[in-house]
Amino acid sequence: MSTIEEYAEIVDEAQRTATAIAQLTTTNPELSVDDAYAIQKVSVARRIARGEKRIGIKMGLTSRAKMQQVGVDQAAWGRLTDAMILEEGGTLKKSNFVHPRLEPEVVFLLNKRLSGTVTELEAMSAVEAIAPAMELIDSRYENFKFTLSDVIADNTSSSGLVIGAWRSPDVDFQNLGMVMFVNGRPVQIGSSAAILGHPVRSLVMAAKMVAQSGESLEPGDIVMAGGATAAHAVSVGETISLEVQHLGSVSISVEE
Ligand code: 0L1
Ligand code: MG
Repeated sequence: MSTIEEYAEIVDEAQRTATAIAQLTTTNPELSVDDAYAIQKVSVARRIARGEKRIGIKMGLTSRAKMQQVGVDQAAWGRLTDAMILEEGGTLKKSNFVHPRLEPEVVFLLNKRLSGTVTELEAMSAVEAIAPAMELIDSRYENFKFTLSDVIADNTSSSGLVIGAWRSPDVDFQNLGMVMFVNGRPVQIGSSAAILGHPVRSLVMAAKMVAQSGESLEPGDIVMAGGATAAHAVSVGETISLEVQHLGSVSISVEE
C-alpha cells in the first residue's frame, strides 16, 4: 500500500468510527498540500465505494474569523457526499462525531459547469439557486488541531450540512446579515461579506481549486461557500439555528 493510501485509510476510519487521531504531520512533517489533496481524494473514494454519492464540494477557511479560529491562513476545499446531509429542522447525533461544530454559511446550487479561471459574472450565471446553510465540521484530529495539510487530508473536516429552502439568486447576497442562535440566544453575528468580501468569490475560487486537482464543478453540484463566522462547538440539548437576511433560516437540534 502506498503512503497516500495508508493515510487515506487512517482518516477515513477515524471519520467512520468517530475516533480522534494524531495529526498526520506529526509522523510526516513534510506532508505537502498536493499529498494532502491526494489523500482526501482516495479517502472520499473509499466512501463512494461504500455507496455514498458525490453531491458537490465545500470551500473552507474563506473568512478571517474561520482562519483565526483554527490558526490556518489559507482557503481549502473538501468533497461532499449525500451521507453528510442532515435534515433541516431535524436532529444530529453528537455521539456520531468526535467534537462537532456548526458554522453559518450560504450554499449554491449550480446549473452550469465551472472549471478553472472564471469571472465573478460567469460564476454568478452558473448559480441556479442559493440557500442558507450550516456546515457541521468535525476535525478527526485530537483537540481540533491541525496544519493546512492535515486538514485538507481530513477532507477539511467535512461532516454534515443542513440546507434551508432554495431561492432564486436574484437577491443581492454580497452583504447579508447572518445570525446563528443557540436555544434562541445569538452566539455568532456576521455578514455574508465576511466570505472573501462576496460569497461569489468563493465559487470563483472553488472552480479554480478543483481544476488544479483535474476536476470541475458540474451542473447539479452544490458548493458551500465557507463559514462567515467562527464555528460553535455543539452540546446535547441545544437547538441551533441560522437566520440569513433575505434568504431565510435553517435549524437543527443536538441529541446524545
Ligand atoms: O470553513 C471551513 O469549513 C473550515 C473547515 C476546516 C477547518 C475547520 O475544521 O474548522
Ligand atoms: Mg465550512
